[in-house]
Amino acid sequence: MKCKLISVPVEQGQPVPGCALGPEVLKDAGLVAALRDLGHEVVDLGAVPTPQPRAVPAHANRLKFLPEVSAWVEATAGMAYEASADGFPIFLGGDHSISAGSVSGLARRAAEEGRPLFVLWMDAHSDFHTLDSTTSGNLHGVPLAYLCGLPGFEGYFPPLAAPLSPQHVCILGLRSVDAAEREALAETAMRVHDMSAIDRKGIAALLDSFLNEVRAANGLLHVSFDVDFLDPPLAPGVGTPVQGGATFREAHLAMELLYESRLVTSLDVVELNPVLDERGRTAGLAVELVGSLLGKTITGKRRAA
Ligand code: 5AB
Ligand code: MN
Ligand code: MN
Ligand code: MN
Repeated sequence: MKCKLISVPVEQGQPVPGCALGPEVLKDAGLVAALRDLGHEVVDLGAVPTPQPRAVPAHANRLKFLPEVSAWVEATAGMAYEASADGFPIFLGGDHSISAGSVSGLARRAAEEGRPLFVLWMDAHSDFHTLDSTTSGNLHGVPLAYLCGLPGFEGYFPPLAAPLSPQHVCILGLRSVDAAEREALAETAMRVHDMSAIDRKGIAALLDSFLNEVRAANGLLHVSFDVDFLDPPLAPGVGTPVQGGATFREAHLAMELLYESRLVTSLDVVELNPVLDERGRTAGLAVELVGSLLGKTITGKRRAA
C-alpha cells in the first residue's frame, strides 16, 4: 500500500494548546518506520499550508475561531480530494475539526467514482453539534453534523460536494453526548454504538455487521480515529478525556478486524495533544494502532479473514 501522510496542524477547533503538535509527534513516535516495517511505501506530503481565515458572516452563537477553522476545512478538503486519487491517505491532526475537511474531500472523490463513502467514527463523543446547537463553541464538536448535511452550516463552512448518507456512518465508543446531540442522533439512521453496546455485544460483532454493509455496497471506508476513543489511563494525551473508554485490546481488535476486512481506504488520527501526554504513551499507542490497522499482527502472520 502507498500510505500518504498529510499533516493538518490545527488546534483552534478546541480549547487546549498543544494539539497542533500532533503530526510531528506521531512521526517522532515512529509512524513512518512502523508503516515501512509492514512493507508499505510511505510518502510524506507535508502539512496543509496555513490558510488565510475565510470571510464568513458573523454568527449569532459564540463560535470560537470560525473564520480560521472554516479556512482549514476548505484547505484540507482540497488536499484530501487531490491525495485520494491514489494510495491510502492518512490525515494527522490536529483537532477533529480537520475531519470536516478530510472527509468532505474524500466524499467528493467517492461521488465522482460512483462509490458510496462509509465512515467509522471512533470517538468518545458524537461530534454531532450544529453551529447553532453547540454550547461550548468549540468546532471540533461539529464535524459529523456538517458532513451529514445538517442545516445551519451554509455560508459558514464550505459547501459540501457530497453529504454522507447517515446509513453509511457508524459511531463507535460513544460515552459523552450533549442534549442537543442526543436529539439530533435520535432522528438519524446512523449506527451509534456506545460503550454500553460494546460491553454487551463486543466490539467484533458490532464492527462485523457494519463491515458487511460496506462490503455489500462496494463502499469505500474512511476511519476517523479520535484518540479519546481510548480509555484515559491508556491515552492521557487528549484535551477532552472521558472515563470508560475502549481498552487496549478492544482498540487493537478493532484495528485488526478493520485490516482483515481490506475495506479501509483512508484514515484520520486526531485529537492527540502531546503537551498533555505522559512520556509519549498516547502517541506511542496511536502509532501502534495505526500499525494494526495496516497489517501488524501479534505473530506477524496473517489471519484468514
Ligand atoms: B471531539 C462537547 N460535546 O461540543 C462540545 O474531541 C465535546 O472531537 C466535543 O470528539 C468533543 O464541546 C469533540 C462537550
Ligand atoms: Mn471527535
Ligand atoms: Mn472525542
Ligand atoms: Mn477531543
